[in-house]
Amino acid sequence: MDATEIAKDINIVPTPQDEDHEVNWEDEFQELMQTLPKEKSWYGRDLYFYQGFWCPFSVFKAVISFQKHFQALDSDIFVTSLPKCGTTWLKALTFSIVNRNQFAMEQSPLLSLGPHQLVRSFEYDLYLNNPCPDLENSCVYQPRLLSTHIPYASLPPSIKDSNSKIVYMCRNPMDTFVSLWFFTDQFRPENVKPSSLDEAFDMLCQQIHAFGPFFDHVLGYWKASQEKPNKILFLQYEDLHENIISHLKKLAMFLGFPFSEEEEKHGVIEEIAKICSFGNLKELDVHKNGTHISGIRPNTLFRKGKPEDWINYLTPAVVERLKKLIQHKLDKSGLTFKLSCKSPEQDYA
Ligand code: PAP
Repeated sequence: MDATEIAKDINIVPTPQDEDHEVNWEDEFQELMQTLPKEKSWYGRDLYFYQGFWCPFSVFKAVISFQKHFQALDSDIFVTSLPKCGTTWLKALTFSIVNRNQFAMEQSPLLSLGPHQLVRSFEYDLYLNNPCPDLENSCVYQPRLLSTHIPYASLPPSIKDSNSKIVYMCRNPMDTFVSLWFFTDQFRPENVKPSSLDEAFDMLCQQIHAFGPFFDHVLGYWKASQEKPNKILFLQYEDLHENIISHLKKLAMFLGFPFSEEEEKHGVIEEIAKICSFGNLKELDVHKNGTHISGIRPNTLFRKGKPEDWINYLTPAVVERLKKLIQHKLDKSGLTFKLSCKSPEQDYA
């Protein structure tokens, strides 16, 4: 595939004045790709091993443009995660906390636009078709809320060096992988046969999946959050399920938008929990009937929305293998995953 075809494939069309620059950039990109290890995901898409992570070909250029050109502001807030760890939920919660005084809850833009259009992704959205997007006009609400799946080590330096905040959401690998397996089927080209869960798990255990290796990603953000607790907040999907109210308070405090006593008394935290719940977001028109968000059918973002679903899909042999891998990878890190979950005190779904 030549540079023009690559550009076409990822929808980058150079403007005439940029043509020389684009040709050089295409050459550089082409050269870079040839030096990198390459694998196919279990759903038939190319992954390139770039800076220690498996970058999907579809967003590879966008990742590089983001790394090259993005300049963080001190007021920025970044929602970070591996795919299928609860990004949609965290985007909704973050937007609702930060913007709660801008509009009445029932008129929140969250209800018409959904979390992904309010907290836009660098690689799947802003930089996908444009190496230098107009961020001033793309981020309507202030402070800017933005998101990425790329690992901590590969974030642009200005994100790490500024006073911006990073919130990271992780989820136990068993539920993440089950969720990912169901989700990725929509991207499988027709000529690629569906993989079995066992085949997919084999690749996952080898840690070949988008933005993986899983444990490197999680531990990268975990360690950074231990070193810089005022900069990076590390959250776990299962903990939010068990007690959404205490985690909303923690998140609001971390972001610099703490709830006042008055707000607590008037049930503002419960209102946010409810508006951002799986049941509420799933039923929004933008998700039920919307077309595509960053190439994704919006209704596929909401499957079950529960912890511990892995029990219904994984064989004892796969569970055993993953448990050993978890034990080995998290050894001495101080991080643990919840593979089972207490029922929430109050269910806002
Ligand atoms: P993304 O990486 O494509 O943005 P992400 O939102 O991180 O996906 O993860 C999707 C998972 O979060 C789905 O899990 P499941 O397959 O096990 O069901 C989805 O159902 C779940 N999810 C989405 N919104 C919510 C929510 N408001 N509360 C709880 N879980 C949610």
